[in-house]
Amino acid sequence: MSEVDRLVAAARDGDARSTARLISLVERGAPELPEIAAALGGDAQRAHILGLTGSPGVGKSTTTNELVRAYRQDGKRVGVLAVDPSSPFSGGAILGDRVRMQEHATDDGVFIRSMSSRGHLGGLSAATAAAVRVLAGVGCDVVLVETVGVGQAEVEIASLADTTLVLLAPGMGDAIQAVKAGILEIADIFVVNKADRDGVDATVRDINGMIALGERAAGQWRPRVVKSVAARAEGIDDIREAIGDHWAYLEKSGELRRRREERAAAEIEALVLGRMRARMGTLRGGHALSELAVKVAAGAVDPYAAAEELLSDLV
Ligand SMILES: Nc1nc2c(ncn2[C@@H]2O[C@H](COP(=O)(O)OP(=O)(O)OP(=O)(O)O)[C@@H](O)[C@H]2O)c(=O)[nH]1
Ligand SMILES: [Mg+2]
Repeated sequence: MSEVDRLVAAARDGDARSTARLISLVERGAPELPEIAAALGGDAQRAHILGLTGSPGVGKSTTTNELVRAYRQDGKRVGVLAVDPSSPFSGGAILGDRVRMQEHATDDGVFIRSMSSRGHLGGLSAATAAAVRVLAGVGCDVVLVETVGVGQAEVEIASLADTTLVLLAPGMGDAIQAVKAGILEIADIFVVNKADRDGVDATVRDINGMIALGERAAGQWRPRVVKSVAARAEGIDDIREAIGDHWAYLEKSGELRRRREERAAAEIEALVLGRMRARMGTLRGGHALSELAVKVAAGAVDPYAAAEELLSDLV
């Protein structure tokens, strides 16, 4: 049995260290990557991937922790990736998440991992996608991806998810922020957390107003709005119900297959382009591009002819 097969088998038996090792290998683009993908096989596609996103401190980790508890009560295996696109290091806020999720630390049905923007081949979202596939492939039924901050990285990472939850809190101007950051388009479920605070109903009204403005085809999912007080475990059942409804919609409408095929296409394309770029870097001792560039700059060849020449050498 190869080392990779051994790791995958141990990880499937619930050995967290083997899972961690596999994730480390895929996130830094180790040479074993194709072998790992083959060992994980079709299982890598079978989890329900949940994305949780929202401003710092809105309650993502607290909510994640409660969702993990609920899924564990149903006997599901759960993976959690806490992704911080703003931080070059794992630590800080994410360390706090670790503490917050301590109650699951000794449960071998739960795997928790932090990821930051440092040192990933192809960027954080590619590394996150690879880590999600490992978790699904070793037997997680549900994978929760928590991303902090409001911005493009978060939108990108959320696009890995089958179901995206956007968390907001009352009175933070979050509803407006969400529109600006393009969050509205990615949210399948809005969770207005900290509903123990003033202004919840106004925030819910704002979001519903924005949803009403959006255009949807007949039968298309209309984003759900749910209130919660994650710190007191209130509203978690409502969140789960919304998640379940969205999953049912995804399956019934064919949207699940469509989204996954779209992601797969993007991934294959990225792999092919990456390989072509690598091969281009080795053509004629690594000088193919610069030699052509000299000719184009001197007016001896036009850029289109140069590109055709390079392409014909690559394929
Ligand atoms: N009042 C109130 N506080 C809450 C609620 N949910 C979470 N909190 C508190 O809000 C703080 C931040 O919660 P986290 O779950 O760490 O928030 P987060 O979104 O994961 O934060 P980052 O990962 O740092 O962006 C903690 O002190 C929580 O106890 C809630 O429903 N009501
Ligand atoms: Mg957090």
